[in-house]
Amino acid sequence: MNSITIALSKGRIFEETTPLLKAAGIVPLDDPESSRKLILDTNRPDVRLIIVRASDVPTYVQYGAADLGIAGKDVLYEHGGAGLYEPLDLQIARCRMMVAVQNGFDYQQAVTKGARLRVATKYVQTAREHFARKGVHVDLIKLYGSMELAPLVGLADAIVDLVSSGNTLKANDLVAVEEIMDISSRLVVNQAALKLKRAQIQPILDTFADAVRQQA
Ligand code: PRT
Ligand code: MG
Repeated sequence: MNSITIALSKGRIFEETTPLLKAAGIVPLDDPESSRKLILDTNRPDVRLIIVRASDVPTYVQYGAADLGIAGKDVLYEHGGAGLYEPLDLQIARCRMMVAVQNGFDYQQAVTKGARLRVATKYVQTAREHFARKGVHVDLIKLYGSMELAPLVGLADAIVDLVSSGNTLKANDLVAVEEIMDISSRLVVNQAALKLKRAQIQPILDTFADAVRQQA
């Protein structure tokens, strides 16, 4: 029998995916938070999970090292989606991609004046397209985390980051000034694997789709 490999990241995506996997009859035999294993066996001998960085999920699926993966739309947008089939919005790990500035910085005025803005972000591709669409000139500064710090120390006028509760912005004297897109996590499938292993993959897609509908 073909074996199926599913790539996902630990933390919120793993936690919110566990019930969907369970609905599909897939139960991991280890907990990635306590185990250091990167390959997790499941109750099904033909299904294993691999634990990778959230932003690496599309890469594993693109090259067929994983047949399926679960990744945020933020990550998929930056990756570009080559080689990936995206059949399902799982409606998990929801948040919003926002532009934020330090309290007191007049973003609208800067935009209206046509000022050139310095924007720090992990999401360079998404940010570039957003500001190009608005006709705002930006210098993008690539960061790998803790974007909230950038406006506070004069690295940038604005950041592009994910916001869910808003607590992180608040704690750092920042305010959201613009929404770029709603984010949720998507199931992605390697296009070749879908053809070759459809008999095993399709039932997983179907049960995930049912589980999402039931949670809605
Ligand atoms: O942590 P690591 O660098 O390994 O990767 P990652 O941050 O991409 O992974 P992880 O597990 O933190 O996030 C995985 C996915 O969860 C992301 O790709 C998003 O699609 C989704 N998600 C949902 C979020 C959030 N909500 C979220 N709030 N990802 C990150 N955040 C961060 C945000 O960047 C900010 O620093 O949480 C902070 C804001 O949260 P609030 O509640 O204070 O607003
Ligand atoms: Mg994180």
